[in-house]
Amino acid sequence: MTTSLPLPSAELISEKVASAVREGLSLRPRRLPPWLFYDEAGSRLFDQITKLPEYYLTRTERAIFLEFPDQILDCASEGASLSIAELGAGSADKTRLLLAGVAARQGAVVYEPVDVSPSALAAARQRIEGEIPSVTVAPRVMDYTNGLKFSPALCGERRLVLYIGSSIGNFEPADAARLLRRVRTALQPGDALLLGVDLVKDESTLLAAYNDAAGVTAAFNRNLLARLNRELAADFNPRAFAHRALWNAAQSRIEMHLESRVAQTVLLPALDLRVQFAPAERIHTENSYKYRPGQPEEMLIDAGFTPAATWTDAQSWFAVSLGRVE
Ligand code: AVI
Repeated sequence: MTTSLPLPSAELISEKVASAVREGLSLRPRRLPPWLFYDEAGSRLFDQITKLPEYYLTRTERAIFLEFPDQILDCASEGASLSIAELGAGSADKTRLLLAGVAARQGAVVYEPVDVSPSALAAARQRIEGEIPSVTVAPRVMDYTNGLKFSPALCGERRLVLYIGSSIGNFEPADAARLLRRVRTALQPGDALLLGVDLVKDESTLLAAYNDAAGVTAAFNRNLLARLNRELAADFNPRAFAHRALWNAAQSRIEMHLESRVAQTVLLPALDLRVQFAPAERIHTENSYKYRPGQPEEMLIDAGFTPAATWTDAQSWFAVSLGRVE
């Protein structure tokens, strides 16, 4: 295949990105994995999404942490001292609320954010240590979807792992179950997992959260194509793809797609791939599962945890469940 675009040099092409894109775009229907959203621009757009009026998830979970900090920490610690680990460094905005609570109780606390991105971890460390000096941040660069190992806990200290923000909802049910079991295996008796999940609610609220009026979610979805242009010298015209978010009631998930507005051919010379899109043909880019009440506890039990408590907001839109290792 010939191209006039300069190809990224072989060492700049991530094999993980290349194989995911090669595989996903060769499938019918075509798909791309949601982790591809999170390059630098995508992470910035996601941060903007969390502040949108329609995107109730972040503020609802934060409201739960604001309302029940003592109950959550009492339940996790049962009087012992705690260290906190978090899967995905995120913006650590909600985590700060819990860290401040633990620091106030114990005087000092170790916080281990786990993430694949060293830059996200460095940012989390700077932010947290700057704001709460009694927190020691011990970042761990790790792809927690492939394996998980924590440093040995101090004698008498319990570890509380946070997996919040509805991140679990972006995994297929079998993968989510596998991930939770992996977390369980990395923990000791007395440790606990705090799982934040989005609950099923009326369809219009769900759809609005992924179809915001300002078009930030559309930009987030299309940014994936800009990433492929940059990293794989692809020639996607992101504007030639429409953002689609729909509610799949049978699967209890919001789906995001990029829908080709016209018949078009896209070249990905770094993969020696040429993809033809029919008008209205879609690339499925994300599933965001929504759970019914009781389901987070079932997921915890299935992974080997003992559910200890669940906290929700006044509208029951979001749930935070604590599972303990007995
Ligand atoms: C990161 N994750 C929980 C978000 C979600 O709601 O599924 C990602 C997202 N996709 C579109 N908007 C936000």
